[in-house]
Amino acid sequence: MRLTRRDFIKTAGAATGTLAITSAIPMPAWAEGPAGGAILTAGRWGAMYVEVKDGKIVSSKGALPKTVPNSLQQTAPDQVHTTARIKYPMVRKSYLENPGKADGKRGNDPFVRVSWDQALKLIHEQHSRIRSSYGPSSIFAGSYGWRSSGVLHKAQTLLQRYMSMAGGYAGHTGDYSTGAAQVILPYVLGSVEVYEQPTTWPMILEHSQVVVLWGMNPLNTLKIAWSSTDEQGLEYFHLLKKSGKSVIAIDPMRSETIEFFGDSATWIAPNMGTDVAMMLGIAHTLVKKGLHDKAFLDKYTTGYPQFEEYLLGKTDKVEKTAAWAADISGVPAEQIEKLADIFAANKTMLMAGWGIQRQQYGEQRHWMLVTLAAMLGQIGTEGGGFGFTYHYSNGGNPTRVGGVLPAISAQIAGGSSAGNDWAVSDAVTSIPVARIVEALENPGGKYQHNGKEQTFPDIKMIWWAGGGNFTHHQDTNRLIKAWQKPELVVISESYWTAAAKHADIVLPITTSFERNDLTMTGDYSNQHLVPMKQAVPPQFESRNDFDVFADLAEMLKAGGKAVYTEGKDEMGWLKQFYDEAQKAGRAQRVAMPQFNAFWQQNKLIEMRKNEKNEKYVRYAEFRSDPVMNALGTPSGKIEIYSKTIEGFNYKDCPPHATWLAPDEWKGSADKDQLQLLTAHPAHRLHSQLNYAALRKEYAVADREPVTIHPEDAKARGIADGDLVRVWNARGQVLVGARVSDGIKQGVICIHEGAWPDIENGICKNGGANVLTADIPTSRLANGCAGNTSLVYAEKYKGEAPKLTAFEEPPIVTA
Ligand SMILES: Nc1nc2c(c(=O)[nH]1)N[C@H]1C(S)=C(S)[C@@H](COP(=O)(O)OP(=O)(O)OC[C@H]3O[C@@H](n4cnc5c(=O)[nH]c(N)nc54)[C@H](O)[C@@H]3O)O[C@H]1N2
Ligand SMILES: Nc1nc2c(c(=O)[nH]1)N[C@H]1C(S)=C(S)[C@@H](COP(=O)(O)OP(=O)(O)OC[C@H]3O[C@@H](n4cnc5c(=O)[nH]c(N)nc54)[C@H](O)[C@@H]3O)O[C@H]1N2
Ligand SMILES: [Mo]
Repeated sequence: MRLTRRDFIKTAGAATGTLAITSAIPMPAWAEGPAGGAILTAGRWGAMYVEVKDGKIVSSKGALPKTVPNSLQQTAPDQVHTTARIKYPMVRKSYLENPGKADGKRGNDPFVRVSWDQALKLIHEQHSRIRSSYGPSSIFAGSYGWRSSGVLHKAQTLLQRYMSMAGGYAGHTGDYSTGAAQVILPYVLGSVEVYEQPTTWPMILEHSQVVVLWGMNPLNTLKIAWSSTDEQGLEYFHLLKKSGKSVIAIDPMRSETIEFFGDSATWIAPNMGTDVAMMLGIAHTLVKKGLHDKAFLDKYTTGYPQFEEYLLGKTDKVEKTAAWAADISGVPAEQIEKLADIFAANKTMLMAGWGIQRQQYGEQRHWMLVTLAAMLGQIGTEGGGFGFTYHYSNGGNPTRVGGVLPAISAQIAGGSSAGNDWAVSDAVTSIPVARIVEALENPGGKYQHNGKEQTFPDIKMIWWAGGGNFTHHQDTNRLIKAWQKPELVVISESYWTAAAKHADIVLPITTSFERNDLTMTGDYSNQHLVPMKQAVPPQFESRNDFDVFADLAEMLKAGGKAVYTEGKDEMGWLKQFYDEAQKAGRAQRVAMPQFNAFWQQNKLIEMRKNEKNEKYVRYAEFRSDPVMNALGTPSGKIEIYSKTIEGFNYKDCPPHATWLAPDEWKGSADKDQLQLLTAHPAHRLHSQLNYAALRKEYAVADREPVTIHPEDAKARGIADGDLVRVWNARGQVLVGARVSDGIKQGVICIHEGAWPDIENGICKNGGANVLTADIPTSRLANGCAGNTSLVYAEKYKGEAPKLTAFEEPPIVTA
């Protein structure tokens, strides 16, 4: 299965054919000036109007009406004009003097400004040398990350398109988001589930009685979507709050969402990483009280009897009682028993986020949730069952009908079947995305993945475009060491991120406000089609990823640029994408003007509602006829026990949902250690926007905040607002204390995404991943386990070092 991340949306068709653009192309928005008012564009955080004065963006705001504000929409001026921008192409000084050498100086060497010609020539020469010496698998272009919205300016796709033309590359599989769940759930449900449209919100609002938010913080995470948010998810959570339905939130932290619900939600705070134990306690209570739905289990599932033996302690002599679960999770047994009663007595929707599976043994979490939902017997009913995307990209907002934009692909149209004998290769090998450092450390090493033995490639060149791997990957100090090994590291970026500062060659790239593009909103709804109009000219010497790779394609072979671009410029591509969406849209009776008129209008297009889609109930068809509508599992049923997984014989991923104590958790902690939660930030998208003025909203003592319980703070002499040193054997960071009873005692939270800024061995900007362990979730999925770490904390007593995260590195003349 080649599931390309969130690109599951059925597009109107892949980009095809070479099409010379002859029609009059309208003037770019920025050339017309803001006379007609603000310019419409979009980011991950939604459709936005930007206001331009004297060639500068002075303000931005959301273009859709909303009840819950979205702080990220005000950041366009900072995104374009921050001093953290990379202005010119740069080469590391020693690399320029002695190209192709891994000299151990990455991150510790000044940069030299070069011309674009010089930079591209150097890349071309070194890329060619490495490719001919070591082959395509030595070139890592997996380049994971949340590049900007848009169907044309897709940084990693454009990189891979170029690398495909050059003869292939090493890519990645999976993602950091749902690394564990997306690999285990196909064995359980026959679907990745974590990127599927769940039962719609109208059905929930009408039929659910109890809504459970299991490790889920939609108030933060619904500020964005993979395409661009349609902003409906938060409206629905607002309606849920107003509905008076019973909402139960299970989270070690009193998240923004729990604050939002206030008195209308019950907050239950387990120890981190103990959800499976808690769910087992609920499941045990159901069995003890005879509340589990035996008829459902018989008809729709397989393997329940084996699971029940484990639940009742027949296989391991440990009965998974509520009291047993209370001991592990820190949630009182009576509360666990009460949850069982409530779930069984009501139409209950178990919604879950993904932070619970970004942990060691993360595979078990969603498997256990599905098992619990199966025992409740409400899967496939209106308003009951489970859903894993209500916190993400507006899952549950009914799918619209109309046009859907296609997008540029990593393959050139036609491929070999069209007589195109280059530009047809793909990733020649792939690594699980979160195993990049292990691959660098252990070239040629064998490892287990999802039932197979695989081999790490010997990576000699890395090109990252559109991802922030120095913030997103675990154990930063280990990464920095491994990062010295390749012979060439290229980073395409708009900002001086830590990854850029650790590169050999750095290319300045436009932000989405400096180019034209198109996007849909709402990954599940496809609610709007939005023109992303250029607002200002490219800043300094920044260029579009598309143009950079087109030039490099020409250097591969004369005529390469025409192959890469398929003979189309930016507006030519956009017209083609729009025309395809328009054709489908019109067939669905959506009024879509001709492209030029659409582009001039500066308006988004809303797709049409569809009654059937409004009433979608996930697994309703399976429930109505499990034979005709069998699941894609070997048994066609929900697999509570998987024979396939049994066959893999992995101790770290047993054949039914199982409580496995992590290496680092409360139960293994000494008296001073705390569990580290690295939740997703409210006012950033990961590392994106860390430099923005919005940072003042959350920074404490000008550092990334650490949320710490009053008792834990008191024991360490830490007061609110203090500088705090947090450390373990892997590293240390400086953070600012936010003392709050809104977190479970024994857990502290440093949100992921602050830019690493390491000096004298301490990260001055509180980069959470300096502390986290770079371990796989298990051999099954090899997912990211960034939420499984123990740390120490103390009041920081030294002189506070100057924050340099958002400054340029030293730049010298050659
Ligand atoms: N400890 C811990 N670690 C985590 C997580 C966690 O929960 N805990 N979460 C994980 C998850 S789920 C994810 S998805 C990852 C996120 O990791 P990433 O997706 O890598 O994080 P971003 O900060 O969004 O990085 C995107 C980068 O792309 C750049 N960019 C934007 N637009 C363009 C463009 O048009 N062209 C180019 N060339 N560059 C562009 C931005 O400037 C930014 O540096 O982090 C993971 N890491
Ligand atoms: N504003 C904003 N929105 C985002 C992102 C962002 O960076 N900023 N990132 C986007 C991306 S790429 C993704 S993948 C999604 C991430 O979506 P999620 O993975 O769901 O987000 P997290 O914040 O990691 O976790 C959600 C909640 O789970 C809780 N949690 C963590 N560990 C445990 C645990 O062991 N048990 C329990 N019960 N709860 C736990 C956290 O405290 C948090 O409140 O969000 C997306 N949306
Ligand atoms: Mo993610």
